[in-house]
Amino acid sequence: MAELIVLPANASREEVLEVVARDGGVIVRDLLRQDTVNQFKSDIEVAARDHPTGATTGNERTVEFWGGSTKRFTRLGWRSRTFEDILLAPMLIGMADEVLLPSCDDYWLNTGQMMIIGPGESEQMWHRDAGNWMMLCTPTSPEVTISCMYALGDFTAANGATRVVPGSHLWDDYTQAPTADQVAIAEMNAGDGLIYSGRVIHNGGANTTTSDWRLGLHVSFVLGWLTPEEALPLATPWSAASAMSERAQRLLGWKSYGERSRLWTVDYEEISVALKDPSGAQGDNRLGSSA
Ligand SMILES: O=C(O)CCC(=O)C(=O)O
Ligand SMILES: [Fe+2]
Repeated sequence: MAELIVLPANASREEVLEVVARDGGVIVRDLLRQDTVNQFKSDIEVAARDHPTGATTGNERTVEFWGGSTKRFTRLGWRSRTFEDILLAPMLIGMADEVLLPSCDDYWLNTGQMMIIGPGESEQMWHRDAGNWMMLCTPTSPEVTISCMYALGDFTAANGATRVVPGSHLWDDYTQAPTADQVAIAEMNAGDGLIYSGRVIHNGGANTTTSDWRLGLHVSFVLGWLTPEEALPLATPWSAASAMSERAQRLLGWKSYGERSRLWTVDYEEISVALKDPSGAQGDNRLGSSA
């Protein structure tokens, strides 16, 4: 069995970067404050209780990847005001600055996603998160995404703690499957986070308990010129995003992209300039409309 390095809450960004560069992932203690965890948990409590397990659409691979006994939902900035604090938590943002900015003008949220693994769930398929962007998941690809799995409750080997294959981001054969002795289990306490490269092999573990739901909050960022997993401004409408900082609005797709290139525009303009009222009054902005 392999091991992940565990760093204290006051570890520097440089230390975390160094371990992620070498191992592909690291556990950092207390990345979220307990009051943030508690508030966020209470905001999503009803969704966490009532949301169905498993996928309702998608092909066979998606259904298997999702997990039949796993609840997944997003729209976290709409469901909880506290999500903004989590979105802007400095360690993951700092890592994204270092790892992603060399390849883009800006990055955005890939997804903020609850991943709640229920009793009886089997082990998820091994994968690299960068696999979402196909040809950008090769041994020589730049880093396109960086993720953190925050534990909102205890992550144990029995309840489905994330499993990671340290060093697999550096393998020169990305078709290779890991062996049991190469796997590390990210056991964590509420507030801890597993920060990991988009190129490291990992999965959600099996939940062999009878009643312990594993409460995971995945937050990841992706290069701003790639399509994120979550349809960001649809998931967090302006009614929720308008109360947030500009930085959060940008990460949630409410600002246009780019310095060297110009993407994600309206009338080829900055979104917030073209849509004077982005709350859904696009009709008023139509050329020739009487408004
Ligand atoms: O649930 C987990 O621990 C990992 C899930 C995961 O890696 C994913 O869905 O991309
Ligand atoms: Fe993953």
